[in-house]
Amino acid sequence: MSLHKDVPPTRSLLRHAHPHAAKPGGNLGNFHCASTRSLLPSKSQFIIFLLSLDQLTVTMRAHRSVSVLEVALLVLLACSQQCSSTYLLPPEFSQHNGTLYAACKVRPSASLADDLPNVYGQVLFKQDQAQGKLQVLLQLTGFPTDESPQPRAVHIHQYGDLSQGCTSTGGHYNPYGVHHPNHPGDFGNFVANEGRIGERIESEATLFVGLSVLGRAVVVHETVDDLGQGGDAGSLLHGNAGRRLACCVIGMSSSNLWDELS
Ligand SMILES: [Cu+2]
Ligand SMILES: [Zn+2]
Repeated sequence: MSLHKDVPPTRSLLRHAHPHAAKPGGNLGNFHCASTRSLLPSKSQFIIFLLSLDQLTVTMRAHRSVSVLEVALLVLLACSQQCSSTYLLPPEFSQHNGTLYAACKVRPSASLADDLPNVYGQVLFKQDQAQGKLQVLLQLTGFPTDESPQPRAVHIHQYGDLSQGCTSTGGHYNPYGVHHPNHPGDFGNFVANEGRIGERIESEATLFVGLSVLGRAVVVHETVDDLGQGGDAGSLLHGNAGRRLACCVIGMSSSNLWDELS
């Protein structure tokens, strides 16, 4: 059944896919191979496309009797691989010349016990290209100004759900099913100086595509992370880092905060 009898099939698909398809700048992703400059593939995507064509050539040599229809289907497959890989990149990728930024505004847990400090701050992220190392900037305040402050663990947790305070962010984000402290968001321990933590680190986490930590949570803990050396099950799950002081949800951002605070 066609709802758009007067519209050619491809246009009908585009209009169904996105209500702003016809507007200038309405970004559909790349359902058909890009004709605008902003949708041109990156160097790596072009290489993927060439590899797809290379596979096609090998297949044709191996099957000399391959039909025209089969060749057409293989060309379509190669094009769709290219188009779908372009589609997976968010618009900020081209807007920021291949760099993605994210921000996470840290606030005390809604279920924070009275004896725990109120921690506030920002955790900022910057990553150049999908293969670049994720840079993480931690700026946190509100820790006790003890003479010998204890280290505090910071991790990325699975869910960006703060409905029950930091409790509802789940366990550590663990896409590979490995033990702590090998999770991509196991940032380690940080010691406050005069009640403040200000550190810049590199992380194995990523802002790009399927395993992106966008929409997940950063959690600041009460105590030190034993880094898997505690000798019990909890150590290999979460490092026995104690209660959750503060947390936030990681969201896509402009470069403004990073440029200001880094
Ligand atoms: Cu944690
Ligand atoms: Zn972990």
